[in-house]
Amino acid sequence: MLKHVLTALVLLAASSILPAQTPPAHEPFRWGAASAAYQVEGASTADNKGKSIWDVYLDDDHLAGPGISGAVAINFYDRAQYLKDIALLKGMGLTSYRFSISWPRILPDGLGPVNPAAVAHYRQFITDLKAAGIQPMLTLYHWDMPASLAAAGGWENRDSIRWFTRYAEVVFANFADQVDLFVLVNEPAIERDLKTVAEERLAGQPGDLRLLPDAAHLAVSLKTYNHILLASASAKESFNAKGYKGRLGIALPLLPALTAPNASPADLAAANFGDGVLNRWFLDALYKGTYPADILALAKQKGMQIDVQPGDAAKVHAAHFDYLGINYYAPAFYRQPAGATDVSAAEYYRPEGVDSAFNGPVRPDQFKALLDRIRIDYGNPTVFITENGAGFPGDDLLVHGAVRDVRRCRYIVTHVNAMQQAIAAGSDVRGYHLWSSHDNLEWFSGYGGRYGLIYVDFDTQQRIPKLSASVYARLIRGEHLTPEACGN
Ligand code: GCO
Repeated sequence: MLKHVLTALVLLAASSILPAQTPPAHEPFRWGAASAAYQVEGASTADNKGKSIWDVYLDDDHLAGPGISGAVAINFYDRAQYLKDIALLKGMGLTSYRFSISWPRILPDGLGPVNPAAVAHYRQFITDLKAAGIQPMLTLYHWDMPASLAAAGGWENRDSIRWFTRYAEVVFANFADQVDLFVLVNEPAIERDLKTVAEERLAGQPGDLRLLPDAAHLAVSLKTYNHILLASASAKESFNAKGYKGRLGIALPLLPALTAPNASPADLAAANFGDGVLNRWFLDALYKGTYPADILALAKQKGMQIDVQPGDAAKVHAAHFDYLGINYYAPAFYRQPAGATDVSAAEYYRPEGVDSAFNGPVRPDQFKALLDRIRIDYGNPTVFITENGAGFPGDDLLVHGAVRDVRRCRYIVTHVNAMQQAIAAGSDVRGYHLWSSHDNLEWFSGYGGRYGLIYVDFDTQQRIPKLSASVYARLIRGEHLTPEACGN
């Protein structure tokens, strides 16, 4: 009897130490691309779908401009259309596709009955993807909060932990037999920043993307981040408890914090603050079980209500997510505005006169530095690049039926090379998903900012693979390329 008890205790102890899913030791690298439901699907009312907050933002509030809507997007919900798209992805040699499913399709009012038509649609999509030899990476939440739950406070309401867990349990019950790689949530910080933009535009202000929350929005941002991390941890615990097989992670928009060469001590402090809010807040909770002391101290000093309760960060750490999803586009530059004495006035800015894409300066060196930091400072966790990509003004001109997106092509080559240098140095990166497979609906920027490997004529829905698609296919085949492969 004693022997059995001891054995049970040892097994229990081991299981509480090891992550639920020990990743396969040598799995093939996943070469993929990414998209998100609201940005590609259209069909915003099909199959009894409920409204998301983005349907409200664009179709009711017109926050992306008159007539800009997700009602059609790139028609990706249509099977006849997406089968053609899957064929193009297969033609590039993709082995992985990251897509998101829409919460208000699955649960139209957010929490109520499951919508069987939505489940059937996504199960068919996954079947079709796998039939083409492409593995699914399913994002549960890429910002399409059901409008009903948004009206109840969304992520600012601690009940959102329970709401999301319910949704996640429905997703696992219906898709865990088809999918072994899940992204629980995408980019909490960017979603929160876009909510601030929406609030400001609804109040008649310009509402520009800040990335780093200003002092007025720091408390609500930290509260939101904590609730999203706790909701993800709760979903992971449920997944483990139900014995599902598969790996779960979170896709974080990590931005190396930089300053101008002649930075003052105040500028350096501003960069450290930006790093604390946008990077260390998430990474320290996930891998150290604590929120950064400097950010907590500032919040306390300023009397901020951030709803971080004792043990919250420890719960996030105890979830032992199976991998870290990294969305990398560009570093973030910070400075302290003249006259400001408080570090929470720190400002994110775009340096002039440097090679920049829509999302910031083109710095593949910072991609490597970020992967080195994750390896060295955070215990070298398994990583999937869940997004990396770029858009440039004027890079997507359709000329004689072709698109020579040379700048995007060069961006992809230099960033894949940077990632491979980090892997050679020991980073456990197991997949790369380019943002995005297709030109699509870029949130409040509408259809103006193109990021796709595949050009989309938004009027005709015609698809045209770009120069970058052919060069990405060569990288997938294992060719070691330099940016010169893109021509000029
Ligand atoms: C994000 C989102 C994507 C964007 C992409 C281009 O990172 O903001 O995940 O939905 O479209 O990053 O900005």
